[in-house]
Amino acid sequence: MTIMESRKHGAADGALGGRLTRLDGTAKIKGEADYAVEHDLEGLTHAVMVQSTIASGRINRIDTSAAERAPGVLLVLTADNQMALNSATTWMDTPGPEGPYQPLLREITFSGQHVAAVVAETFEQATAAAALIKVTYEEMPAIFSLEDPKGGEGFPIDLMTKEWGDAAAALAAAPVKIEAEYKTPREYNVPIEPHGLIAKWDDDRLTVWEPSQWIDGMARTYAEWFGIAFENVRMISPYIGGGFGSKAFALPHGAVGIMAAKMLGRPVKLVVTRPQTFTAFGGRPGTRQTIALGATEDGQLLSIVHNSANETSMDGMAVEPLGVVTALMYATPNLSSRQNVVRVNTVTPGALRAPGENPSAWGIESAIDELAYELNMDPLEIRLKNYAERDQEADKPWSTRQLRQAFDAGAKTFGWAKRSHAPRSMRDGKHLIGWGVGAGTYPVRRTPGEALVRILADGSAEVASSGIDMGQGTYTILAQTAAETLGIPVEQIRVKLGDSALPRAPVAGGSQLANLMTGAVYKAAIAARDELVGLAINDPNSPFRDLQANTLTISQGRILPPREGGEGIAIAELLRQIGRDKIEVLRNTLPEDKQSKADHYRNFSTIATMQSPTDGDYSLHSWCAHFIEVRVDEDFGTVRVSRVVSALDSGRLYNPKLVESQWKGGIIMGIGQALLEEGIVDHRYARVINNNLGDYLVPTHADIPDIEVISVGIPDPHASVLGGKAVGELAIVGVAPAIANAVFHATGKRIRELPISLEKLL
Ligand code: MCN
Ligand code: MOS
Repeated sequence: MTIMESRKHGAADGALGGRLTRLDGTAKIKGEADYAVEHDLEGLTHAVMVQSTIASGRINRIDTSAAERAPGVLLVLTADNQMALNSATTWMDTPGPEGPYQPLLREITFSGQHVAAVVAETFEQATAAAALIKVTYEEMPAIFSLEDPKGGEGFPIDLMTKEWGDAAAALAAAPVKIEAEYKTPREYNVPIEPHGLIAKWDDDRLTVWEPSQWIDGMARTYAEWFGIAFENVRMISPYIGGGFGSKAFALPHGAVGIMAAKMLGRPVKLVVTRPQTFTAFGGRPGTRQTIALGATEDGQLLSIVHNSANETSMDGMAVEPLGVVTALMYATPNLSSRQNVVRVNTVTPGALRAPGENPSAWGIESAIDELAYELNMDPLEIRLKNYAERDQEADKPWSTRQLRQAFDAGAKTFGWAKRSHAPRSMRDGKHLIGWGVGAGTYPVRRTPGEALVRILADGSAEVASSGIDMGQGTYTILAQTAAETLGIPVEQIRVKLGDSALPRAPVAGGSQLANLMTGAVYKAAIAARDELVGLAINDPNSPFRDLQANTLTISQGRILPPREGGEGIAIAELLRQIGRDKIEVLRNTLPEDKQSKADHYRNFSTIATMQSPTDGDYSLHSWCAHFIEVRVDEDFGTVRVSRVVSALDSGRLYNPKLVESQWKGGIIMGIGQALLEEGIVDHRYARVINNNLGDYLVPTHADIPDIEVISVGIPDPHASVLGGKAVGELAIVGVAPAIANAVFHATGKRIRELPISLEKLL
């Protein structure tokens, strides 16, 4: 896929650090972008999923006869006639469960579990026939959510335990303490493009068009499920309508769609409906955390005791790391953080923008605010007083931590100094006004990833990688990196992404892709450029054959001699004169000493190959501080966010326009989480009932005020090849507690359970 050029760009815009507009933007807006399920293939059939209506039990009988007789129906799949697939390696690179993999089961462990699929000539026929399937169940009692006492305390996840000093004793002895419980409900990714795929078999070769955050990982799972070589799977995903963590892994409906295509010998399109997306994969699990803080009378932290739990499914394991921010944000001589996981009847929860960091910050950033009020201290002052100068858990220095600068810049721009401390002390007519602060952090993750750079005969260049762009800006920043490094105008760079036939890339998850792929492109481009200069100097047919090495420069697509030595020649002209049709270089993003590990996993850079942020001499993280104003209508309990100023440290920014957009997107999701988002579970049926965008509310433009974002980062050479840190998930961290803290300041009511809906304020 080639990018449509969106407009003419200034040279500075095209360089690294320039504000180049998204290269994929125009095609998306004009409807020219080819989304996965929009392909119209010869003989395409349509599949529709049927989901369980009970949350726990067994299918006694599934009557498909009426559906099979319905017009246009080609195949009805159930647990009884599905293909037996192989169990696939997990994303941590460990073997999958014993026995075959079956996407359709007779045993039911959550409401909305896939139980059947109907394939027909048209989507309408498949939908009509799906309604004719009759399932009779033997129902068992279900555990509806983390709120269900039947779920109990769950079981501990020892890997999550963090412990130093003697937190319990220090808390008991502390002169000032607070303790409270903080909760978050189930939350959902709800990308506007729902999940779906088109699968097509040609003998034992499989082509899948599917939106994906991780082409190689999903292609690998499909290869294993269907017992074919990885090379025989082609995953194509050039455009993705958002993912937010939900499109990284192969899902049961994908297995069903591919299986149906195999069994029918025809291509199959399967798209889950919006309500079905609420159980076809999991969003953020429900969480609860108890935090106790002990401090001196002048606000120095002495102890943090943190006990948390998240829900997981009956047969899957999802751990939402709730202690990650708790242990990083503030200096404390004593800390204990433990986490349990509780089994409930739900689909296995998944990843939603900043899994772990987001709810973790909700806890600690609310608790520190409570402590500030207990001490009658300014909430910003207490944060600065307990500033963590190093990573205490890893016992390593931060590579860079511009959090103090973020607090300073944010407070100054927001006007924090004008805040009056007491709750309910600021008012505008019938609106109570509240100002709150909340901080956040996100780690820098590193996984092997490759990019290919190709300088072509016409002097233009191509960048290729199976990495993806779901809107975050990969196409654009990779074009900028290649343009600047090669000395070729950005208009002459084509970036190809989202195709498993291209060099391997890791998951666009964990906010790592930008740093990894710009690193790989930079290395490949430097090497390609060196090769070009080498040829220019050494080739007997080159006009520069008599020159010394390293005296040539490349700019605007021309190779220039030293000083005022003339106009130089165009790259295309040089390649023609020396008889080369291209220069091609492949590079991996990891440093050379990590390459053997990378080679081992080259084909599938799994999450097991991801380096932790403390793997090395430093602790690598991005940081942020949000200053938020709310207006609360006293009569109705409605909360509006009226002003946001956030200052963030993501290191060096490759494209500030796109970074600002990413940060604002994260903040907007944080506002949704604080005020609107809640999967409401009907306790009787253990079912999420608000499973559409009319009932599961996400923010609209009218909910969002002007958001001001300020970059306080400095290039961080330890974090990545080009000095950037994490961007994509950072800004959603810390927003919800900043809003809850502002609501407390406005109203005097401390809301400890999200979302902050109006009934909680009345
Ligand atoms: N960037 C930059 N300079 C840096 C780092 C990043 O200019 N130093 C910019 C680039 O435009 C880059 C973007 O920020 O494309 C995000 O970079 P990064 O933080 O590395 O995140 P990833 O590319 O790995 O993207 C994944 C991340 C995650 S994990 C979620 S969840 C999320 C997010 O991105 N989902 C998104 N942002 C999203 N944005 C959109 N539009 N849609 C989603 O589904
Ligand atoms: Mo993002 S939740 O790590 O895909």
